Amino acid sequence: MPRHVNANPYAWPWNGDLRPDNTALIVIDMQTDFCGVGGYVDKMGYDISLTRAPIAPLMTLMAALRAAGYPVMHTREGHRPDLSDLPANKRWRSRQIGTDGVGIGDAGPCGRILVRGEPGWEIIPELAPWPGEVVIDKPGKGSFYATDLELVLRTRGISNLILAGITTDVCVHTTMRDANDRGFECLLLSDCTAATDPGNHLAALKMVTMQGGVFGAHAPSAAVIQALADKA
Ligand code: C5J
Repeated sequence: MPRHVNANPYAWPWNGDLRPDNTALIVIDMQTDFCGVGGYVDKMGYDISLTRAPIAPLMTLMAALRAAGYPVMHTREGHRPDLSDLPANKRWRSRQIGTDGVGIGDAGPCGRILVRGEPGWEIIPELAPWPGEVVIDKPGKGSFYATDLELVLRTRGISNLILAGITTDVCVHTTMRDANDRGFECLLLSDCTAATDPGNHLAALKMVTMQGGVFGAHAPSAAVIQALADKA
């Protein structure tokens, strides 16, 4: 019997083949730098209540998926301490916003911004990976670029990706588009993602629904939890 999530614009996944063996949750960049006090997003002057909104629904969803045996994976955006993997234009642009020209690689209230090993770069404690869960360190916005994520997914036989985390319009969307091009079947969770601008979040959701689901589909996390409870 097929199992579907009630999603927009189609019941997801397309083939109804939703199982712990072929489906993973990827939680993108739930790091202090993106949703914590004194982190990068806070420093840029954005409202972190927006990027913190996914925390509570994610805690519920992660518990439900783990209990049902679905793999949970995590990503962290960050750079080597010597910044040898930080493009100069990315660093320059990050210094243009905020009050004092402090950007990626520079010292902030939570340590050096988006530098691996610094407090701000850590995943927030509420959503900390469980021992043995895959954690992907990525230097870019997408989760596939310069990482072994695709190899890990293919090795485990994963074809369906449930995407959560921050930000909807940047790292989540880039990952979704890259995953879609690689043939993965993607579901973006509308309440477990967020952007630094509410309009961008809504626009990112709308983009997914064009052309019959041009990159996949989106749904609230409750629809996933309902699908887990449905009799297959
Ligand atoms: C950004 C991300 N927005 N995780 N990173 O710079 O979306």
